Amino acid sequence: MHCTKCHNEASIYIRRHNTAFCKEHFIEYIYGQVEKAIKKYKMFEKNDQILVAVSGGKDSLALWDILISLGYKADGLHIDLGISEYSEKSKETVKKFAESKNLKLHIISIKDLYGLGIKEIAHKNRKTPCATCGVIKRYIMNLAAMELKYNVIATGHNLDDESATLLGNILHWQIDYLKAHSPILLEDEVGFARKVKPLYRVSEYETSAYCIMKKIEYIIDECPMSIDAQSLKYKEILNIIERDSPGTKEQFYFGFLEKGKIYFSPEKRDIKLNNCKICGQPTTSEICGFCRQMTKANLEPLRIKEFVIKLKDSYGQI
Ligand code: Q46
Ligand code: ZN
Ligand code: ZN
Repeated sequence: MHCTKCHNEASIYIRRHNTAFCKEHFIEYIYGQVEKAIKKYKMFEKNDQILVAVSGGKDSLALWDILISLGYKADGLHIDLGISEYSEKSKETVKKFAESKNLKLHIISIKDLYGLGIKEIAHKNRKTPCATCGVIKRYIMNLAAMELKYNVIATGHNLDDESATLLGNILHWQIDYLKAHSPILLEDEVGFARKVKPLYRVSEYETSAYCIMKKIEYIIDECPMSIDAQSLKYKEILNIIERDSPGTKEQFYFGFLEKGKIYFSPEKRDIKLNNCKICGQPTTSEICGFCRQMTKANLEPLRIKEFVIKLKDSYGQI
């Protein structure tokens, strides 16, 4: 098989586009897909300060590398979830990447701050680890971005992630969750940093290939809490369909972005925000989800705020 661009020997075949690329043109293709996503949704410009949420997995590290390679100003934020060896390995992987490229990385460790990891906090809350983790990660990402003066948070959600969670939400008709599938959430004006997903046009297979070709070391293990995650089942189902009909995931998700716009266009949002009575962060209730969870687990919610403010003085950075 030959590269569609230069006719040299191909290194990768992208089935849904029926195209093959050599290493050089594959990397160029990935940059093109990400730039297209950034421009189409006006995610950010070259002078924006971007905070990339980096877990140590292939998607977030590929995203950080791509943004830097394209000339964007992007620093990293790693949240150490305190999930045994997995979190240790993840943190070391992210640190190694940041050091090798001389990039600025902020690290926030839940266990160092509260003495408990996500699993233990979830146990005290009587919630699933993933539900607890989701609230905590979203809160910390936003708080860190606002306090450290980043106006954009970029996450490594790829085409497989978005199509699988969209499928789950549609199967259960969770209309309220559909807005979260937009590649951009414009919330700057109400105390939230803008959240963007520049990899929404890129598949999981392509982010792994990118990391391999660029020699980026990433953590292969999935989070041990994800074993029962429903989204993994939806990914499997979509992969089965994709095998017979290449392009289905893309048609499904891109089709939603065109036809389902009414569910996420900013003017259709009807949210009233208050300041959380405990931490002051924006919330739709009196007390935000983070403070509610931490209080229920007998932990002091404000500890995180003090820590993030201290981060400004470069504690926790490389
Ligand atoms: S990190 Fe957190 Fe995921 Fe692990 S505990 Fe669940 S939500 S599976 S993206
Ligand atoms: Zn080529
Ligand atoms: Zn709060």
